[in-house]
Amino acid sequence: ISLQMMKHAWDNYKRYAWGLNELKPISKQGHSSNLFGNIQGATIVDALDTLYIMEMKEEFKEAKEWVEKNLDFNVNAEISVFEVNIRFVGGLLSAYYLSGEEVFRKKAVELGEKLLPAFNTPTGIPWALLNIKSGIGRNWPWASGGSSILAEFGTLHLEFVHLSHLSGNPVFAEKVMNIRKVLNRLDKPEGLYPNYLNPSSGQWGQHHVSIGGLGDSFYEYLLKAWLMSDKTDEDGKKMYYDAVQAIETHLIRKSSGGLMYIAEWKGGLLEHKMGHLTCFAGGMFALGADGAPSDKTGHHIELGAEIARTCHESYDRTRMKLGPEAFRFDGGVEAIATRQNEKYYILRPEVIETYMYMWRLTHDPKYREWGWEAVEALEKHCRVDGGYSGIRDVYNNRESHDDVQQSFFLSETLKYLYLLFSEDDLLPFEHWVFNTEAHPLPVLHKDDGNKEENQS
Ligand code: DMJ
Repeated sequence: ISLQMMKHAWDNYKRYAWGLNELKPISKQGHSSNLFGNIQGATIVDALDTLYIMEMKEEFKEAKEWVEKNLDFNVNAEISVFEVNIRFVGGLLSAYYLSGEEVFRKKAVELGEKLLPAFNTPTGIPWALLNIKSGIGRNWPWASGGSSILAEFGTLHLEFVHLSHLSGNPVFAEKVMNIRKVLNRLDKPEGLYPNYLNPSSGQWGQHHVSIGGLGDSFYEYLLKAWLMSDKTDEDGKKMYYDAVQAIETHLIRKSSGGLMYIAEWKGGLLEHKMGHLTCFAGGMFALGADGAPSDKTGHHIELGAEIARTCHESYDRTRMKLGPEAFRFDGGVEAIATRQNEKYYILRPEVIETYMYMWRLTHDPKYREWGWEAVEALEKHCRVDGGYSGIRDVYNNRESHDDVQQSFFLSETLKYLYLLFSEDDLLPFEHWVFNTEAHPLPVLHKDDGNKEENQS
């Protein structure tokens, strides 16, 4: 089914928005998000590896031809360093490793070079936004005290290590290793990492801590950096397990109805809210179980299972059986959105992602059942004539569509569904780690002397 879903999403993108970043499936035209400046073709680059894995050969070929002829980084554009890295660099790297086609390697390295001026700050903590023509960077105007964002500068590591590996140029890996160093020098409140860090002073901004938006994939990349290094990156490993310890002590709570959740922390006070984005953590805890001290392995799997259950409840307690953007555990509710502006679902992958990890790591059939429920809900409420659309209120009887087919629906949501219903030997975890946009990157095995050997 996910293959047919991919075909519907892709065909409509192709028909109505070819070469543009995303599709508006209701108005049947292109959608441009300022996250990518005027770099074009986000959906194409994000979808390449999914097309490849699903063996949609014709579609992969036309996508590759578009990349060859049209993907152009010589544009005057202010882009989000994080978004361009996870979707474009990540998408190109995976396409290269899966297909071996040189064009993807070349474009990935070319784009990586364009991102380097973002690191020209006093500390080397990169800017959030960068003009890739002028090389001038800045931060989001809304970020506390001119800070860079943890989940943004902390989600470059995997891609940049691969850029050095594939280009022979150590500069990419040096930049992300320096981020680690800066973080390790800083005092952390209660062992937690605030979401805001000022790239000039090297000091934390507001003490907000989140495993959802603004924090999330920083933690994911610590664990995956260690896994991708064939378990040699001891620093990444230590930072990950120390962080999980602090998260358990200070953020993880159980509701009176028995649901485990991960709260947000604001200067020592808890906000009993969990984002859809936070639901990825179930999969992360389970993936990290193996590397935890042996008496804790079962415990980390259990954390993953509990978070998966809570996130499933957040879906099950809506009318449409699709989860809201954020749900709360206060004011007498559990796993339910209470504010109107938190009731939307924009085709996000995190819950299905966690089902996929839990399925692979436990083979408990309930994860496939829950995945199937999500498929049915997507088909019923999000599928429209012109593709797939997000929903404004998942508690309503009638769909109000937001008219955006997010590129991560093709790169992540549909890929994770496909993997959930595939055998474990498709992209096995011993050999691949998924970047935060679900782009698979190979584990760099200790005996990989050079890139030729790695390919073979
Ligand atoms: C994606 O771009 C990535 O999964 C990112 O880590 C978080 N946001 C979206 C999906 O929700």
